[in-house]
Amino acid sequence: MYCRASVTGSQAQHRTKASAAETKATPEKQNNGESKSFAMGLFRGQINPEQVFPYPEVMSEEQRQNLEMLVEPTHKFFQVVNDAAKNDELEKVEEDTVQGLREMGAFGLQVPEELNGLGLSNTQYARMVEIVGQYDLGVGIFLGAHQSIGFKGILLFGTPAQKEKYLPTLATGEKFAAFCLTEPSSGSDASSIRTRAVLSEDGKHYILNGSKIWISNGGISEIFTVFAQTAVPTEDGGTVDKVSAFIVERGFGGVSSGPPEKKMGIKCSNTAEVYFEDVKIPVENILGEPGDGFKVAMNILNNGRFGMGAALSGTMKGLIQTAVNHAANRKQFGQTIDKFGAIQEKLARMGMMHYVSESMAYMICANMDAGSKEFQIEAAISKIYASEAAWFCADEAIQICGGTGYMKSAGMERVMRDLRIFRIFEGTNDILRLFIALTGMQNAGKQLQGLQRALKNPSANLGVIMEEANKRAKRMVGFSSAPSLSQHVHPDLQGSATKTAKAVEEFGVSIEELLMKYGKGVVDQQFLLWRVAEAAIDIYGMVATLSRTSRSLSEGVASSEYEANICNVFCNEASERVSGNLRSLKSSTQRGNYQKISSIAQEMVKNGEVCQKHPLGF
Ligand code: MYA
Repeated sequence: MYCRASVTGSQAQHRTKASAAETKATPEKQNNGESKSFAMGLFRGQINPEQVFPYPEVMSEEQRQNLEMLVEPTHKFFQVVNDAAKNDELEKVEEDTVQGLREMGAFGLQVPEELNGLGLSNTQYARMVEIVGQYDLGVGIFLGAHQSIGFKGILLFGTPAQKEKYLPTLATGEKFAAFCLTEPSSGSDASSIRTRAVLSEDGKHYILNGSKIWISNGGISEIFTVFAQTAVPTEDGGTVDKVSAFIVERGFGGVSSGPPEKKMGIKCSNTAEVYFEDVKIPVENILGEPGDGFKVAMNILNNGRFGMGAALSGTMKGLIQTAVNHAANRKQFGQTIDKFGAIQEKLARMGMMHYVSESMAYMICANMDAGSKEFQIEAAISKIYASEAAWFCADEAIQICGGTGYMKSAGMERVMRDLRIFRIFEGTNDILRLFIALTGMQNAGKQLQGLQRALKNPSANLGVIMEEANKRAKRMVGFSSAPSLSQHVHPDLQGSATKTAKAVEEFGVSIEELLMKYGKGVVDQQFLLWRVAEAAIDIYGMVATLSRTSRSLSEGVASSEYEANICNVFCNEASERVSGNLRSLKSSTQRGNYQKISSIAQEMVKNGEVCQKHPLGF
């Protein structure tokens, strides 16, 4: 039975907060050493409910009140002071607007108050960037490149001295920061960077040489988080090249930057090349330990990705407002076009995707605030889903508005240009799909190895073996061994809960089959990995919506029926997609198709273009 069905709104709220506090107190891993991340469990066909049910709420009353005080003035600022169209036209943010942002504290949202920041939690930060994303993604990248990645490393990994030295002037926006990872020959393959830092003979400095490209805020920053190869001592007395992270000041000398890049969108944000020529970095400016730079970079990126989900939820909200307003007022064939099914489907799909994106983003930041350290798969899912959903919304909003939507004055072509980069940067959606599938499978693989080890000593591991044997025996005779979701989900959503539980079970079985079949070779099966990631994204979306809608239904919020409709439609459709993707992993027809697809692409590459003869013969 659904345990919260009968509690009143305030009781439910109380309980949710209590369980959030419990979450905070418990360590990241369960007693048996297994991860508590929902996504990690998913790859073993398990439902780890702790981070997803009930929908997490971690803000204290004081945090909520503080946030509420910030929301209205931020909307006002973006409606009255900031001019997104002008920023786009000028390809910069004017100084009085920048000054306004400084006065609002927008450059140091998560910096502790004692270091001049606003000291916001991840959830509070998400709400603020959601507003920025609603009005101006270019300004969002200016602010985000500064604090979500530019100085995030100092916040996460800095020593107290590094924090005290750098954060106060960064938080006020007196100085700007940038994150320098990408190089001409190193984009998605981030660990292949060539920029190098060599320790000086006296051991007091690193000498940095190299260049970075497409650096957001690269031309306007004073402080850079730079990743470079360094020689790290090995146990046998030799050295090995490993990436280290450094805090670099433009003032060190030898740092220069190129002109602002001409871009498709987010034009008011600065993007430039940054060059380092014999830059003397004091050894105390290393961030983390020597050789830990790759993990520092990945953690900064993981940590910032939920912000994209939140910002893009805001963008979708803005687009949906425009589309709904047009559809409700535009008359054709004697009635407003919102009465037509074709338009209704577009609007509803935009609304559903927005709901899923928003539910994921706020679930992740709440987990982060509750102390979770393992959210990298969920954050990647949220970034992929939100960036594709926002693109869909921009396209459909323009379609609904027709010719009006295509005009520059409608403002949507700018949003569309701004949005395009979100599927490319902070990890392309393609590389993140592989990351999701491989990280999850690596974890599941370790678990399988654990089971194999247990089988070698059955008497000592009887419990584990019996549980596993039971599950498998049930499956063999056609019974579901699906983990149940019913106790976590509102009664009105039980149908969707059953579909989700079944999807989780089928997913776990498919992953095990893939691991058995391909072993480590699965890393080369990108056609399959893509479909695994697609299924994982859909399942996380189902769980996030089920959880949030259950909360709304139990609290009796006014929109609960609307939300339940969204949840049920999304779960119905997503479960079909999951089944399709998982079926395709085993289908011989699909395998044949993948071979043919690979051959088509290779033929095209060999030919330098499409290969067929023109229908007219010339
Ligand atoms: S900044 C540039 C962004 N660049 C990237 O994102 C690079 C993408 N590439 C990668 O992420 C990695 O190279 C990949 C792995 C994933 C391909 N978390 O052998 P490996 C561990 C934790 O798999 P590789 C930009 O765009 C892994 O477990 N750990 O590595 C600016 C392993 O550990 P171990 C991770 O094959 C945009 C080890 O590392 C992760 O070389 C401006 C090696 O792994 C991970 N993610 O590559 C945005 N990945 O050794 C502005 C790997 O222990 C911000 N590992 O087994 C705006 C934000 C919000 C805006 C607000 C707006 C309003």
